[in-house]
Amino acid sequence: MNVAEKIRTSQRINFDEALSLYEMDFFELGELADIKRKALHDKKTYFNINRHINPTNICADVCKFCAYSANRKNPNPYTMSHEEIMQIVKDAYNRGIKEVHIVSAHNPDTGIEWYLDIFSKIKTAYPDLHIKALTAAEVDFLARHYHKSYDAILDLMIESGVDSMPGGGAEIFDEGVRDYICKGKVTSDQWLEIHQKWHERGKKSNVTMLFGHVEKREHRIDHMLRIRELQDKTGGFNCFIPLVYQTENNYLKIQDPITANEILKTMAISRIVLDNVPNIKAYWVTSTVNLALVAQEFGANDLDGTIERESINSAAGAASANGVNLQEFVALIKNTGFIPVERDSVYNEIKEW
Ligand code: V47
Repeated sequence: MNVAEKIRTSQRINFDEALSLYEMDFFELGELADIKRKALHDKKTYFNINRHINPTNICADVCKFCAYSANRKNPNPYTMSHEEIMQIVKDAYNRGIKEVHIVSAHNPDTGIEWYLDIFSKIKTAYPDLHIKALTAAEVDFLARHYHKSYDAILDLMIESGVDSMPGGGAEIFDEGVRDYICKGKVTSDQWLEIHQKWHERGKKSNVTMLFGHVEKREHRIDHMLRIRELQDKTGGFNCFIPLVYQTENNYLKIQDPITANEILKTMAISRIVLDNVPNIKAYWVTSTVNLALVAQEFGANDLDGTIERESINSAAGAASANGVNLQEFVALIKNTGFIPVERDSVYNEIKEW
């Protein structure tokens, strides 16, 4: 049986078969991914109304791809006070956001309370606001810096009001590539261990993959298969988010940016390989809104949200600094023939727009 037949008859594919999909006819691959998308979500495209906050850019780690942290290429360090963060949350809440997504750099000078107490303050003031916060890279940094176990940090997060974990910091799990692009940060095994422990607490999280830099196709497939393996054990991942590498203001010298064709193939392959992860997000911030709309035909069923403000990817060249207008966003999804469905942070449907 060839790989297309295996996919059409819902059989799981292995590493070599997944890799071979990059050589398949582009439109046949898109059709196969669309079959999987339709079976799960039909023509629905999910989004949420959220606000990203990145409270500090001072970082103890050095990732070559990062343009956000304060360094020689971005000599502009900042750390927000809790009062500033609360003002941002208040304004955004009054505009109707349902989720706040808080991730930072690894600031060694603030004290652990600065990282955690803000969640209790937000939860006390806005009990119905979903807090998605702290990547596994931040959890690992806090554990190392403040001599605590992962279990202790995760329990403190829950006590402080964190509802779910974002998927950041996964980058590429292959150890060789990881050493080259972000040596010293959370390892792949540690990243997966932290999410496993989070899932074992009955909590949900997302998982990203940073691609389009020095990694090869086989590293992407390896990354997806490590996710699939953990998801078989825990079922805790809501969503897979392939992040397209942004090329500006950082220390990775990439001459040939990845093509739209390769991005769409990777999205489609992820929809097929990750047969146990319910949602694939085309994160418009890194793919552009236009390509994210096309990705709806290549397996993606989620376009993230309105975001309002974003500092990590926009520092590296993405056009996301000021988010996207809700009415325009909804109109674009409709114009492409899909049904815009607002969801909450754990994928309960709120409203069809
Ligand atoms: O982990 C850093 C990435 C991530 C660059 O869970 C870059 O719902 C592209 O994880 N080019 C943070 N990417 C963002 C993130 C995220 C975003 C949206 C939704 C969710 C979710 C998670 O941004 C980092 C890193 O992999 N990143 N620099 C760059 N030059």
